[in-house]
Amino acid sequence: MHIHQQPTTPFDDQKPGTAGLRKKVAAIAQPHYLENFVEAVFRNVPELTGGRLVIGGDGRYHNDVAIQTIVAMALAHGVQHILIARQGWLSTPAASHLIRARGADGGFVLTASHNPAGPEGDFGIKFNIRGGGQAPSSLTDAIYETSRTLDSYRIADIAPVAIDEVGARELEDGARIDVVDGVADYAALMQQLFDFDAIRDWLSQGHRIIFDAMHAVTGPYARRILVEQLGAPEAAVRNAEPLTDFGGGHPDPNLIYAADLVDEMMGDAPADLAAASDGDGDRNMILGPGLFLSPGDSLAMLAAHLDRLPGYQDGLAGVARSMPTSRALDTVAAARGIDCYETPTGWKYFCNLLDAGRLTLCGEESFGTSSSHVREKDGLWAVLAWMNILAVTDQTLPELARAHWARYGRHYYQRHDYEDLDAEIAERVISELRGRLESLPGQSFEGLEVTAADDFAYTDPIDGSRAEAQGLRVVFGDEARVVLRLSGTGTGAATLRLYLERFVPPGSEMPDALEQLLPVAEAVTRLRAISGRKRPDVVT
Ligand code: VG1
Ligand code: CO
Repeated sequence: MHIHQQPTTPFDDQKPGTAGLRKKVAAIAQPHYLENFVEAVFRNVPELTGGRLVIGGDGRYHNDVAIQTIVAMALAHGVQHILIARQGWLSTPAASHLIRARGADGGFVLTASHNPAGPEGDFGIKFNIRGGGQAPSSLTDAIYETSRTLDSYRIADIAPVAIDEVGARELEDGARIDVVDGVADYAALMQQLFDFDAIRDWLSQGHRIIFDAMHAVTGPYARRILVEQLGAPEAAVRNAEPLTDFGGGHPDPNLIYAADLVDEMMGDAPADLAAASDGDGDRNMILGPGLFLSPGDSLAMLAAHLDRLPGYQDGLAGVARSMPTSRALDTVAAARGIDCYETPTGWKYFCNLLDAGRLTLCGEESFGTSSSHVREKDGLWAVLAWMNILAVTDQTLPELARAHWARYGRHYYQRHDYEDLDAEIAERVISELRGRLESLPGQSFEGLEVTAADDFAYTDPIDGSRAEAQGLRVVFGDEARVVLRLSGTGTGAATLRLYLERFVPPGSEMPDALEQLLPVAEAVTRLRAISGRKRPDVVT
């Protein structure tokens, strides 16, 4: 095998965001662009030399090209064993599991999650470390630094590897490439965690589910698990065929992009549970008849019910949520006497706590939930957890939600996204509010008094690492919160996210809780005044 030291010039924009490096396909496909980034990873993860590497992605356009590039570079860097998912299809949680289960030294996950795909769309690449966790900031910072000074990369001259079928290939120098079924290991893990017999019975009693894979990577997973293993009818899994452009859609499971499913469930409700996942299979949306279960409620209710399921019978070691995520979780944790951690946005901040055994369950407001079984959020896991809970409680999702709110109170919650903002204007909104934070405590807005206001900073309890400037939060005691932060996953102009949370104690209701909070949020943030926008682009 001939190894080539290819001269290159550095790019200055390879800084990973909230979850990896995301760029337009046109940017990624420039000569040397992807190669430079991959080289920067290899230089900062020396254990890959002589080690084992997992490669897969969400199946989007350019996935196949990128996989071949990474294989050639991995061989040039002395990787001894490469595991590639068949057809390149590997959901983000399944990638995390494969790295863990096969003792790999890391993995490349090729995904831009729910961002649109296709030649005009986005591409993404992230690296997960030993143990399956997302690369910590210390590593992504080091990769970025390396990428800024790179003048060459190593790549092997090899013919493209066939990845259509499962199989093994030995290379002359002892290296080995396995094309593996990206679903099998993951499906086996799900069987250990959940009571498949109970779910099968529940389905055979006539209960119905709908799962919308949105033409992204979860289709093959849902077919194998929901249809083949649990006996749901084939039609229960919609849009199950992964397409390189996701069918032109936007596989973001929320009220906007999964509107058809939402409408059905708010109308005749053809199922007891309807769910959708995103491009790379790590997000989930949960719907019951007439009910959209907000991600924060889903997380809190999972915390309340999870120990009834086989994989969690020892109880929960602790729980965590990202800072903007609804505090509904905190109320359950307090009632059960378990620790509840508040971390910055992005799954990587949960990984140390998970590794240390401090967490069993964690989640984010952005439709992400998972447990200690992997080191990523996991869409299908959440769907199976809910099916299992419905099966063992023999209650409907709306019944369970009403009982939950009656016991713990209800956290009304919304996220408002202001997209396509000029970067300078978005920065100005943030910096002006940052400048006013200190003056806010003690002030009242529409009868709500600010009790605390800060720029969220986090010290990791395990390794002491520090993350600053993780979002501005204005707290009105237990009653309400307003949070503002800049998105770190976009590939174009800036997106500001405004998070609104309002708590209503048990026994009362306030359907317009968030409308009431809107003028408060504007008075505090001046977001609309400064940006000139009248309304958000997306409300979830
Ligand atoms: C968003 C979400 C965040 C999530 C991240 C990756 O980040 O808010 O909660 O972890 O996407 O999710 P940001 O910086 O744009 O707000 V995924 O499904 O793209 O891997
Ligand atoms: Co995703």
